[in-house]
Amino acid sequence: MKIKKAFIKTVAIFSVFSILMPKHLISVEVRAINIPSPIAWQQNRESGAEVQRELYLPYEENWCDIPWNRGTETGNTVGAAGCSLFSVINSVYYKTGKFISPAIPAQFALDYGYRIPGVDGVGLGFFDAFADSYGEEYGFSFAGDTTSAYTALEHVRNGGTACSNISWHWIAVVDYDPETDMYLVLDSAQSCQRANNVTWTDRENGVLWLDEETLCQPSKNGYYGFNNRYSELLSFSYVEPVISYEIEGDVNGNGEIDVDDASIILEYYAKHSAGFEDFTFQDDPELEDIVVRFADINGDGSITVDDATIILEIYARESAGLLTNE
Ligand SMILES: [Ca+2]
Ligand SMILES: [Ca+2]
Repeated sequence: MKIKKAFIKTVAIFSVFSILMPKHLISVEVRAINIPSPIAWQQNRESGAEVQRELYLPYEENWCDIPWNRGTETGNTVGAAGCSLFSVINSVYYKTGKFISPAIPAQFALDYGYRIPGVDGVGLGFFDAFADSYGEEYGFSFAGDTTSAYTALEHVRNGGTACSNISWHWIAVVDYDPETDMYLVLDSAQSCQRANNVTWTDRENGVLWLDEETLCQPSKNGYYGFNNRYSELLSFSYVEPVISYEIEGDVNGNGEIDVDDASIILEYYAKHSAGFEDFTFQDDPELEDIVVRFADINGDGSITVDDATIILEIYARESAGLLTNE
């Protein structure tokens, strides 16, 4: 894996850019991520959830062990029963780049009575209700449900996603490639027995492309067909985020100083300290120049732990309400 590509990938190229512009006027349109794409976030440790989290989302709570019991139940966790939640999480992440912390839908399901006891996840009403409450924040809406796999795939071809129930499991169908006539499926439990019955594109990250014939099979244990079972359809009106570099220290350009900025700086520092001088924030050299200047927040000409420390201090003070945005 090329470190540089894996670290930060520029998806949309900047629209307004000049290295001569002062820092606070520089506006670039990028989607900065250090995460494989596509990716299906995994629900439990066996399928690799903790590996993913530690690699890509180290500041997220370990979601696989979150207790998820209805009533007097004990022993259930999001990792064991959360595939329905992850069909939404993976749909939204694929389409918008926004990661919904699994604790949010898990608690929502408990609070509003959608949690079904045992390993069955949530009741069907969950998807509509959760979109009502969180759709605006995460850029999606509920577009109805269907028991026709053909209807669900049509929705996917039109830009939506389908959270689809297969036997004992929920998957997310999130994209269609007209050239190959295949559908992109994100599966939150790639280590399951059924997963031995398909050809994976990237099994470690739960990614597979399947054809219509496979997906439109009647659902039966061990297969991915979901006809005659429920698919919950999601729509997205989201547009690619415009990420502006306007604040010194905001290395990922999301408009705020946060822990992620410090983390990115520390990784950069660690790579360079280990001799990986070619390691960059961005592939584009001009954009790299901007990010380097924003990362060197103390202006001493190098990117070190000191810069990360300053960012963490700013973040801590802002979090405590001691700073106002200037
Ligand atoms: Ca930031
Ligand atoms: Ca510095």
